[in-house]
Amino acid sequence: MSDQSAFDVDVWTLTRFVMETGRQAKGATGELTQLINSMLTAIKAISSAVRKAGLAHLQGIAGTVNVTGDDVKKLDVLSNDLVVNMLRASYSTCLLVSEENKDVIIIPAEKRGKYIVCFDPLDGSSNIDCLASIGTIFAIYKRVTDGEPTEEDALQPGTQIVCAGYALYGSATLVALSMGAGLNFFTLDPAVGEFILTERNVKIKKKGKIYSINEGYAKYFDSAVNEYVKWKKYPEDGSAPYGARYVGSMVADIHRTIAYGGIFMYPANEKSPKGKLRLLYECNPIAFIIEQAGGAATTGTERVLAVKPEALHQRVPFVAGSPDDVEEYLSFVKKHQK
Ligand code: AMP
Ligand code: P6P
Repeated sequence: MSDQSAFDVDVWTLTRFVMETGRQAKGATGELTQLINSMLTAIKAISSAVRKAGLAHLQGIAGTVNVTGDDVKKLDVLSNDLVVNMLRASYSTCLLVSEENKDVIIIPAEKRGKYIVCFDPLDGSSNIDCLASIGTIFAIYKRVTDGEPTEEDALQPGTQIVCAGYALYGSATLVALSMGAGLNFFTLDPAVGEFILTERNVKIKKKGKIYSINEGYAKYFDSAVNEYVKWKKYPEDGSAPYGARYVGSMVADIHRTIAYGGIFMYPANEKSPKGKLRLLYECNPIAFIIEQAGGAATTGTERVLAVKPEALHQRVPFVAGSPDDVEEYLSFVKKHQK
């Protein structure tokens, strides 16, 4: 006789969680719930495509054809189409900003809602061919204009974020989500096709033992960064050196930093004076999530969420993680400012 008690008959799915928190939100109409659940459907479809990529030759360049002669879309193009189509059909958004689209995507008037979504549909796609973990990142804002939505609706500081999340397509598919009242992790159960609540009210360690940076740019880093990294390797206060970890996929590096503690760094360097990571759909959502877990996220000169965006695809230097580690890094920046 199989042990029926082992089957949870009252499971907390992400859909249920969002509906529950939505019902508790005073005066909520359900539009945000609708938006989040539409985003989740796109993420499930991306997860399925990512897992099949090797078999379906989805890793090929755009324009190739697969065994059945269909046009094969590159995974990141396919992921972008999935997110755009699901959000457009959710009747909850009016303007979208995607890493894949140079200009804003205006939703047709008859399908508009009050939300703006900035997203990177498949971040870390350079890692697809070596099967390293990749992710989807998004941030949701309320529009600030009336009438025709404009770029101004997208250029809001991260402090205005209503909801942010990421999906990690790793050894499991996980969604990290926050609506501003803490951070929760949900893991996809492929057998059911639902994201199940696996970690509630996630908090990052005050201080970690791992630093994460692409040291291949050491030649181009400023002295504050190089001196900080050296201190992590040769500490002079009797503490143990840190471990080094770097996947090269932001969502994977950030998820490990939240799970284990420590610091993730993509600072400016001589070749990229503003760093590489994009403010609207990588740094802001991740900074929001990290702060919800009790961590910190800085450009080196200011809180990431306080930056007033000036351009859709603007880059900012980005250092985030355990609060004590970020504070220690900033002490090196300060020392070198004098
Ligand atoms: P809505 O009317 O659904 O667009 O929601 C209005 C406001 O209620 C949102 O901006 C949120 O601040 C809050 N809210 C709505 N749905 C949720 C939810 N599922 N979880 C948490 N807060 C929510
Ligand atoms: P580098 C992936 O291409 C990405 O945008 C982020 O996911 C990742 O953190 C970063 O770039 C890696 O960049 O220069 O270290 O290869």
